[in-house]
Amino acid sequence: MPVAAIADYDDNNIFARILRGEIPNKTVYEDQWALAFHDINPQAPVHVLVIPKGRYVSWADFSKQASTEEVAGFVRAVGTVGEMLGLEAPGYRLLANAGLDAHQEVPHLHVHIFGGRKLGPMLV
Ligand code: DGP
Repeated sequence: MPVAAIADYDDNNIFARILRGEIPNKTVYEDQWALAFHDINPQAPVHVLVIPKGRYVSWADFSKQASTEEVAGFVRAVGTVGEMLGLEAPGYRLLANAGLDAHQEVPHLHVHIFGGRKLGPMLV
């Protein structure tokens, strides 16, 4: 087991604090596996973050340590939120910044959902 990755998780990161209810958030959806809430600094008319409830920094952590049920629950939550927000028909974009080169600012795994307008071409 990659225990080091678990030890690296910072329990005081912003999303951990949101999960513990220490920082308010505008919740869109919540179930046993995931929480979805509006981004504090929206980059599109709809900009929602979906985070797993478990302690994961990276996709490597998540893919190795999360149970199959947990992975499925998180993926299902992302799909549910896109649909709930009415984005299924017009379309939306999922984005996950992973690590330093991608400017992952919050060290708790998260997926951005962007929508509510016609989006530009994907930037890298
Ligand atoms: P990333 O660069 O992928 O790690 O994006 C982190 C996002 O988290 C960024 O779009 C801003 C958002 N964010 C940071 N702090 C807070 C917060 O306290 N509340 C909410 N709702 N969003 C936050």
